[in-house]
Amino acid sequence: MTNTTIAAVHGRRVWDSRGRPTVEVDVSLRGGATGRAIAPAGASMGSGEAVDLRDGGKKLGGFDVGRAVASVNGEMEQALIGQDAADQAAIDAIMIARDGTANKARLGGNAIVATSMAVLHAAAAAAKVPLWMHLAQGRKVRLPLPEIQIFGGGAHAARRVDVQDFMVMCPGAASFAQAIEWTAEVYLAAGSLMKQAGKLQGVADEGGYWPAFTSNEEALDTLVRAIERAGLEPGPQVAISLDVAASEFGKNGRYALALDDRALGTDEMIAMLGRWLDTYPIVSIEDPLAEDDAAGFRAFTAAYGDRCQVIGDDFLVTNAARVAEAAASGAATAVLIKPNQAGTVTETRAALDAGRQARFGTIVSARSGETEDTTVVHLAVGWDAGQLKVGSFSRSERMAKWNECLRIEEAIGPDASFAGGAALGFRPVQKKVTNDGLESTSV
Ligand code: 2PG
Ligand code: MG
Repeated sequence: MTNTTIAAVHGRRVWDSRGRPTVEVDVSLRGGATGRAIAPAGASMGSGEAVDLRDGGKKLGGFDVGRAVASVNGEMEQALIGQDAADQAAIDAIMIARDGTANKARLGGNAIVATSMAVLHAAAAAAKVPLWMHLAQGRKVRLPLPEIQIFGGGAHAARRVDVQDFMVMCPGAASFAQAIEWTAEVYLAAGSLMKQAGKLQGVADEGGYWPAFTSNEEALDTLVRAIERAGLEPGPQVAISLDVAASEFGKNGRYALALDDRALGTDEMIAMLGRWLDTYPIVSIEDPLAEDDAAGFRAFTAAYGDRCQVIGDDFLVTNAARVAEAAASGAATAVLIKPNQAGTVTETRAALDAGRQARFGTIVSARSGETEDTTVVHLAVGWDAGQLKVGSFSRSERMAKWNECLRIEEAIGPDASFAGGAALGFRPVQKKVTNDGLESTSV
């Protein structure tokens, strides 16, 4: 028995930002330290994700988590009491083995991820340091480049526009705090442009303005104008980032664009995104093709991987093996890291390590269904991921995370380094002109 031996595990039902039930877990250790975490929930999900255990039936739309809470307070508590919280890999291995399924369906991905993260928090509390510092273990870490939504679309806005996230990133900012301030100016400016146009209709699931647009391009145009109206330079200072979330409207190489009332093939999708890259200052595109279109991912990365970061989300589902495969086949240049897609902290870390090994950009991300839980911020900083995506710039489940990151930046003090544009996962092709006037390219 040590200070970090688990003494109690307790699960309860709490509620997320969509008003749906979710699982919160408290872990207490023998030495008195405690840790708490809450499971988030996605709306646009990859088929390879760990799945949440929900009660089904009519009550609460089938979303209740009575069975998941029971698995925490029953089997998981029994299996974890007496184990060492400082050995996260062993704790996670026990839960994976107990669950016994490939997708965590039996005990529930929601129950497992909340417990895994609560154990991590308890271990940091026992070490008497903030979680990010516990994870950094003395290594120098950077504050992440934030990726912040301005308009929400896709599955987060009743499919009002096809693209799910219209976001900004501030590669020209000098610090995390400055990136946040610039984004605040852009968010305000976008709101006033929407108001002027008579299009201000509230916000979507992640706090971005409801996209009352007639085309995806109108959203992109408005975003550029918002950056300009904020007095910032589109591109060098504030760039655009998209999550197409193409699995939501694409399957078997056919992409049904709701707004344009037409279906595109993979090549046409790639050509459309290429036109957007030519027209707008876009530095990052997530899930440009559907999760079943690996060939499309390869073709897109070959064509544009030197002009923007190509992120796999539903495509890679925070899975180390998939990340390694994508790297080997040139199917992406970056990976989104979502703890509840993998299901445990250990598997999440393995996916991040696989990304790092491949020299991918790594973006720690929240989900569209969130709470006050700020674990992802600590993972992004402590693991030095370089980028962080937690939704828009309104609603407290989002602001809790940006604010936590500001606190960490302040705590690190003058030494704090900001990952900035260098964290983006693409390596522009360098054109070199040789003595005899011939051009050669290198990556
Ligand atoms: C995504 C996330 C966050 P969801 O697709 O990247 O924007 O959405 O949590 O619904 O999967
Ligand atoms: Mg996504």
